[in-house]
Amino acid sequence: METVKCGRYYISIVKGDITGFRVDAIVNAANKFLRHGGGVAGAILKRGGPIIQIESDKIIRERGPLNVGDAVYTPAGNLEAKIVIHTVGPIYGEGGEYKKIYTAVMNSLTLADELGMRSIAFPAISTGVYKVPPKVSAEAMLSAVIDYSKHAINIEHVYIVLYTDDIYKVFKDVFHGLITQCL
Ligand code: AR6
Repeated sequence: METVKCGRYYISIVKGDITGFRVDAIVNAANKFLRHGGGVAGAILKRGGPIIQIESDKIIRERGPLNVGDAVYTPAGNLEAKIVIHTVGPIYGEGGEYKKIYTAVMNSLTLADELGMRSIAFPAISTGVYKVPPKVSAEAMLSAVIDYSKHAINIEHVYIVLYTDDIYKVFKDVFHGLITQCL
């Protein structure tokens, strides 16, 4: 784990399973329909319980499918978190992947901050089923986390939780390249 003070909060790059994380808000890499099947979404649902899918279905019934970059929240069920923030990343090849991931992270941070969350954990958005190269996701995610650190009100700590060694290494390397923006 690596932790750096950046603007108004701490940023940590961590290797691990996000579903075991004790933070106020866990972010899910969702699809537009909030059908939490595989990947990190499946793991969150399995450990958090059916309430997460039930509340997600309610959101879709009320407002229809989400757009890429949107962020909404549900309770966290049995997870050790207060809420799950569901954000939709792009599918590789659809275009504008960097900007869409940047927006998804910005919207998630803004929502968490508005809800008074003090800590938040993100997985590597779009790097699994959606096949975006980890370097693109890392550059977009970490730029958004660094940019938002200048405006944060309630958030004190942002964790980026990487599941595999390869993706952990990519995120660490990209973070080292961007860290000067924190000073
Ligand atoms: N903790 C942290 N990271 C994880 C975990 C975990 N427990 N499990 C997987 N990852 P993905 P996407 C990593 O596929 O690419 C789903 O079916 C994984 O190694 O979960 O945005 C949704 O419902 C990868 O690096 O999300 C959508 O339909 C990262 O999480 C679609 O996949 C993201 O992989 C979204 O695809």
